[in-house]
Amino acid sequence: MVDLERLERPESEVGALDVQALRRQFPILGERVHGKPLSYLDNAATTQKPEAVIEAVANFYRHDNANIHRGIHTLAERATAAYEAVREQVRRWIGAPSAHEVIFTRGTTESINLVAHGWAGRHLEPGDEIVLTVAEHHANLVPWQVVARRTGAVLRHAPLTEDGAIDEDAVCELVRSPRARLCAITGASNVLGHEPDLRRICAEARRHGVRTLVDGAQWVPHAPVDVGETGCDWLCFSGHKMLGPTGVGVLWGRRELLEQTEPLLTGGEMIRVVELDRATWNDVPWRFEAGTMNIAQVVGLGAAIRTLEQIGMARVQRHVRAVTGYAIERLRALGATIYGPLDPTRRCGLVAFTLPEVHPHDLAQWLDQEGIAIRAGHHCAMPLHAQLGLGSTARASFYVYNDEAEVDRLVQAIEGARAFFR
Ligand code: C6P
Repeated sequence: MVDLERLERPESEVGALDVQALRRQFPILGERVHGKPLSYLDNAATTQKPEAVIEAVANFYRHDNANIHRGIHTLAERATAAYEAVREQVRRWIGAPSAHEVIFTRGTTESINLVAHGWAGRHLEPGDEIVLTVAEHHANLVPWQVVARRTGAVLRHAPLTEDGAIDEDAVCELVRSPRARLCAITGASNVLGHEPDLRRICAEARRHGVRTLVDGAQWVPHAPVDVGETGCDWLCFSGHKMLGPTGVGVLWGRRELLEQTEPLLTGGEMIRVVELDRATWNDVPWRFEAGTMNIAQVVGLGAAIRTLEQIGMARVQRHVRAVTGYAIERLRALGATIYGPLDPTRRCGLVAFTLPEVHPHDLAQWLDQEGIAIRAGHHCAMPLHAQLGLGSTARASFYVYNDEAEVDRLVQAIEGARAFFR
């Protein structure tokens, strides 16, 4: 098992992370790709999993596996207790007032859809305005397009600033509109990396009676998060981008809003009483967790949160920002165009860039041959790429187990690609 206490260096270096010690806890990082050591720089797509998470999932199946909330036997009780304990863990981790406000979903996409269809689809009226930004991931665009079509609501998109950040002034201006009802905004763009000032935006929205949803897919894994301090009404995030398993995510929402929300899925376990022609719903949050959930994955998410807590989210943020800042510096020196604000303290751990000589897809393929995994494409943000006048970008994204040496390796490999494609 990981002794995470030992990952921290002595007093003189308080706050620094022993990346090499941490890396040993991620078995996949020892893999070789095309005969080269793996540098995994595609963490914004999904992160790798430490032994603690892999073991938590495997041990659940080895020792505790049963369906939850149903059985009276010992395994069923153990499985239910393990699953519900993670709900409380999530509550504490995001500073939510009650575990009843924490809903397990498949991920950010499902969490946003639950609010869009279950709440907004029932509460918005023709002419009401939904405030978004041009930088949103498709997961925070398409559900609102569908809801707008269904309700007659209107979409309003805040633009970018000159320096390629989300225009926070414009978001605040849009939420001041008398018809604005809901603002759904990313906590960190998966292309620009920009972390907009959520406190300011949520406070402004609240002053004008506008509800706020934060797409936390790229934000929650990178920052200490407290929903009370942020002031949002809903927070959505995915376990797989923060060391946890795929297939599990979270929707946090204020209790009174969840009480007004219709479930997306109906069926077993989400009901109180079922007759042949009608049914009543279970309490929040269980009314939103129909059927057999991803129980082992929820348990794995608990292990991921434990790992991040042991490292400390302030340390995660500091480390990832340092590596990201270094990457921005080195890529700029190389002549790459970087998208989003250049100041690493305004961003999460990713850098989208283009090079004059090499197409992003060619670059990603070249780097793969060198054992370096990055992502190339529109990153599920087609409207943002259209705004930038691009079809695709290359994106390197970092997490706790990456370091500056991997950035050096990336830069060196890019130099090789440029020489080849020039
Ligand atoms: N972005 C990326 O490579 P899911 O797939 O539901 O876990 O997360 C969706 C999602 C929502 N919002 C943002 C800001 C995101 O970045 C993502 C996922 C991945 O950028 C896969 S497209």
